Amino acid sequence: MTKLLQTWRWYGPNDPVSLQDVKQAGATGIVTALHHIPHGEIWPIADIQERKAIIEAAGLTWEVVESVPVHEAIKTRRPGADKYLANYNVSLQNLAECGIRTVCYNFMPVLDWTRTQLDLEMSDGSKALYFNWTDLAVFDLYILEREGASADYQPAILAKAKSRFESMDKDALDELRINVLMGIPNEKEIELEALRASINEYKAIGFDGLRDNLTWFLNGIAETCTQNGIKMTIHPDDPPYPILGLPRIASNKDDLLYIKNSVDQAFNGFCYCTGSLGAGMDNQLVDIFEAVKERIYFLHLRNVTKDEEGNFYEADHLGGDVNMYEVMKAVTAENAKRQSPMPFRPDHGHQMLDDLNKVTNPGYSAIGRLRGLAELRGLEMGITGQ
Ligand code: DNO
Repeated sequence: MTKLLQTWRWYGPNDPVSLQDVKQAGATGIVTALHHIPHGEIWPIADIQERKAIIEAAGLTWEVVESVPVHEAIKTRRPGADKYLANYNVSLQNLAECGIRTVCYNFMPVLDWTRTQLDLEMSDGSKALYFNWTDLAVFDLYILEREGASADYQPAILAKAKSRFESMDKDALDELRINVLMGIPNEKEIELEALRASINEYKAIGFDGLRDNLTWFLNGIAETCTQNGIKMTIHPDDPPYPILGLPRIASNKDDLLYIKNSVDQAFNGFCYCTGSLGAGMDNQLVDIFEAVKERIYFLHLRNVTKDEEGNFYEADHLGGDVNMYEVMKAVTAENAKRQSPMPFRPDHGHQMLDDLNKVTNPGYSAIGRLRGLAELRGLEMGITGQ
């Protein structure tokens, strides 16, 4: 039986976690992206080769691209989108030419993953990423001042948001703003004004319109992917709910099935992220895996603990609400049927031990992920005996 492929997200030469650290953690595959290339521009072969050479010189392999970002023009299908679609095709072709054929992307409007706090202290002193609806409402109502925002929250949350806002000073409000707008390390933070404009643009597009735009995008890359053996993996929405009035279309089993059926070809696959999907109150993780498993080409394994309001913090990989044992059983059974092993990475980790004294990328410090990877590979071995 083949083992899962152990990978690690590396942000490139500026990542405070080195490739040697990755080797010591025991991963063999690298997940990375060319973060220096602005969204929408072509990834030149020379840049891809250069990054690949750095990874290989360290004795590792570049297994997955996370992500080739989908430009907002494509997500909104505004005039000019065709050019970005053409560029995307060239980037994919260039990657395939360099032998890299698994690509992660998301179709979340404007913001990628969203948290309201990046350093929630756990009882053991480590720090975790946190999402809290009251804080999001404070951001939405009092910082972004989005029109009609109050209609999107429960009365209890609105009341709490009002009193929390009144207790916050300028620094606390600044920190909340920065956290919500942060998205991906190394990439530019979006401005409030731009966010307001985007929210209006997406209001006109809506849920169905965004679905149509994804279908248009997938059809537009289908030929390139099929001819070059590229597997696309859409990352689920994180959190898996509409936020700030923006539509979300990859949040639950129905969404994933819709995406699969909309362009029912092998290239059109999923990144199964247990943390993102696990934050959904009604999401049954094993059930979702079973529903689309033939199309899952990449795994993000991490855990979350939710409360009754739907707030959640990122838990230890084997702790939290996601039953990682059941997930791993399903994953290893599927992996046993594969020609080539499924890549997984320990997604996010607590900032802990020595990393507490360092500047790290939120969620991507070394030691917390090393712990996660060790636990997950042990779990796999416990299940499969290998
Ligand atoms: C967060 C990540 C996401 C993911 C993108 C994929 O840690 O899981 O940023 O990389 O959504 O496009």
